[in-house]
Amino acid sequence: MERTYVMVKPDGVQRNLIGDIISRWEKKGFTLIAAKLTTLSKEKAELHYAEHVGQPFFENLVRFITSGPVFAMVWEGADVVSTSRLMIGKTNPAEATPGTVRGDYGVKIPNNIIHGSDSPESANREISIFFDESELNDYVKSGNEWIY
Ligand code: FUP
Repeated sequence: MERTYVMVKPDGVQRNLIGDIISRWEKKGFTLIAAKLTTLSKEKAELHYAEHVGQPFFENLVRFITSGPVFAMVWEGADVVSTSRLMIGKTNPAEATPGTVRGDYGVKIPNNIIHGSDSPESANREISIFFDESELNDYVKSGNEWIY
């Protein structure tokens, strides 16, 4: 079963959206494998956003993502990487469709509430940045027989 890394950013935490976001993924039918509230060091933030090093927005992005606690999660399910991206919406909340997290709650980039891995490879990389193997809960959720 596929896994993805989803993170409520500092703006989402401050705006009390953790519960709403967990609820969306739960109701969709995905399984929560790991979760924690944590504040990113500059080093961890730079590692997470390594693909954006050199971009004009990089410094701002690192400042933003380290400005308060984030809520880090691992979710599991069929096609969970691509489906989570659909549930999250476009990067710029001004362009994100209503019904998506960013479309419903975001106004201005980089305050776009939430992050989700863009491929299974990125998911593996990001999960290993934020979680030890021992923190990943391997289980089958009862009720899955109504989903699959
Ligand atoms: P996404 O995959 O939708 O989270 O978007 P990206 O990986 O392209 O960008 C990561 C983060 O960089 C965004 F969430 C916000 C920030 N960003 C900017 O601030 N300005 C930009 O022009 C692009 C991205």
